[in-house]
Amino acid sequence: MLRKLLAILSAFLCFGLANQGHAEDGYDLWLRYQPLESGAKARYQPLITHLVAPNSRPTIRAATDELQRGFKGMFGHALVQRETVMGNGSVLVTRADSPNLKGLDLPFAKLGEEGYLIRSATIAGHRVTIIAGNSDVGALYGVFRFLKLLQTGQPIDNLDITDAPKLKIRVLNHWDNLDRYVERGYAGQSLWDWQKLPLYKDPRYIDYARANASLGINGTVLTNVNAKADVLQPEYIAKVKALAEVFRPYGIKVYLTARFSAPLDIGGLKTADPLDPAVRAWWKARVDAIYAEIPDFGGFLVKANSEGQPGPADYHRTHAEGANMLADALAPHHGVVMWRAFVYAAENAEDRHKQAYSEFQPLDGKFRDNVLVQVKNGAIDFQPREPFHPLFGAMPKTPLMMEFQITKEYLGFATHLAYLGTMWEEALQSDTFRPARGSTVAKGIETPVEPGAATGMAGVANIGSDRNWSGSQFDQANWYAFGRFAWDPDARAADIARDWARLTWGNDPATVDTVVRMMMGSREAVVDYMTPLGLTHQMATGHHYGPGPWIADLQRPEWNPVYYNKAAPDGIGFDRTAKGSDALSQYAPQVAENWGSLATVPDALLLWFHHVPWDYRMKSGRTLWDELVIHYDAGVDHVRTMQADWAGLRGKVDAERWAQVRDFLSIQLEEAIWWRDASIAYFQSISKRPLPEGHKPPAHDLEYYKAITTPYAPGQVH
Ligand code: BDP
Repeated sequence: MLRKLLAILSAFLCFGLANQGHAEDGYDLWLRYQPLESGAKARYQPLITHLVAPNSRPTIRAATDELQRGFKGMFGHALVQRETVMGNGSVLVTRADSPNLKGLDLPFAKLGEEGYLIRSATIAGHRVTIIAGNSDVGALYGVFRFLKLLQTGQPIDNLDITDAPKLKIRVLNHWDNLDRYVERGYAGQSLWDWQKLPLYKDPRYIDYARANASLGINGTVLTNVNAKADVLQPEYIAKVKALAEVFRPYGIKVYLTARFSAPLDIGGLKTADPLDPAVRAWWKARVDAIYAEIPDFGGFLVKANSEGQPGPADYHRTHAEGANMLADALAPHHGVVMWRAFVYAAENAEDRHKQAYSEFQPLDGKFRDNVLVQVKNGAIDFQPREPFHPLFGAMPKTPLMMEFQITKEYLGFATHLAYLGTMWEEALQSDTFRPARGSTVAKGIETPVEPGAATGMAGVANIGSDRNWSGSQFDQANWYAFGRFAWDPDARAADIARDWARLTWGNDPATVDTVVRMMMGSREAVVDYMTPLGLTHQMATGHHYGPGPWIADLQRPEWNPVYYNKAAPDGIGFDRTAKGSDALSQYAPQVAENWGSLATVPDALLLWFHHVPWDYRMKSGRTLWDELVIHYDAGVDHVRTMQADWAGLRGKVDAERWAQVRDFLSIQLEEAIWWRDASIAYFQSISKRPLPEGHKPPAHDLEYYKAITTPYAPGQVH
């Protein structure tokens, strides 16, 4: 009897608890549309009484569906919808050419193709809110902005907002294989369920499109840069077409990776030489066939002659000759080629930092108009910190697009909390001192080579089949931030973090401040416990999980961490001055001078450009060795601070997401300590210096850390 009573009581308690606050698992991302508090509702309601929109157009329908979803969530009910203005509180979602807007002098001229305005206005004596663009997609973007105003409690009675993207191509790169394995993916399988397409379209594809459209992302490359030609076969194009149809109303184009050897792999040709007429004809026919199915197909992303991928160099042709061949096939359909500059060659003894520049810079001006050269933010490989890539600013006649890595291959996978907004702002605001198209990296990519020329930004996606999309709650912020920077490369990481925090965790000011504080320091913490003071690529082999600063046995020199740290009895760091590899000469003279001198190089890049003695006096007055140890510890300490911050939010945010973040921070702390201890153990075996006072020795000896292997770490190249 007592047992029965207890069971009933505990069932009641569980039920009660589950209903305390909304159970959330992160699926809704930043589009949660939680019920508004009654004060906000009362303020907003008279200004939002019904909806006016031409719903027969698919993109406008997507926009009004979203508004209705938002209203239902925030106000508890949907709005009545009409085609003409009904009275005060009409919300118009429309295009510049709408008869409803006749006679209003609205600034459509400055909105471009995809921009929008949100304006409080009077039409036929009624107070209304206009959300409109020159295209339907502009209106859709405006709707997401309007919903954000409501979600974050902004006033909406006197709106006069205009906004337009600064880049044309804002695209995710999915490194997704056709078997649904995601290279460098830490969030489950690929979203693309190729086997069930085209007949079954997972409803999740729509939510993916909504999330992207809410940020203005207007393209998605569905397949891995380490490409398979099969995706170009008709049976796959039918599947790609199905995805394109889902995404189209949301303004999202699909792109594919093109394997350069496709004419050999699936075309039955004997060569893939880009100057061979049969090869050119094969690509042209293949491209025509794709456009016959998908008239707004975006084009190709290509990784060529890099890490084993085939390319034009196999036929002694240049990257420009390879890219132009594909560009010629795509041009009649207005498609583009995004040709990656991430190249380095096994046989090439040149500092890896220099190789992409050496190969691409001389090709400036040799690419067709519909080719963009896609350049990673740094010259090595998405490291926790890199100086900006020397190609930025150095190819004034070529559209260069930025490639960021959203998935955290080198920053602790999905389990470490690391907000990448600060890293991207740092890269984008770097001054190249090459003013041809604006001096900062951001201005360089924003400014078209000539009016109307292509511009763009790509982000290697962190999205997978996990319920929370990104593998962790906080990694959603990196998807969000990428979209915001692609829209405006001059945006600020702190503003973006604040917006994301409010949308994702609610508007309570103390909660928002805490979340933003955690985010803003988080990337620097990873730099500190993994690769402080300009060290780079100290990750273990292949999967890049955990520390491996001692690794020296890989076939190619530049795959070994020792190649990058150059730790030796005389000191540590990679000399890239004129006395060393002279990579600095690839930058503008002011940059080379600044980073080339020990007096002016920032501590954060010291060991990237200089080899310095262990006892070198830092600006702090401490020795380099002491400073290094202090940085490792600062990184670990920051994780502890984040844990304390997060503990303070218990009960202030929903329990399920809170608990997951708490547990992931525990993983992060354990791994940060592993990184710190293993790195110090190794470098101390060379520096032979004692640890500075108050800093604990590693928990184990070096052999212990060397013996750790993690062969099943996720995300490896398959
Ligand atoms: C490296 C990754 C590898 C990618 C490569 C690339 O380890 O998986 O294929 O970049 O960008 O960071 O092509």
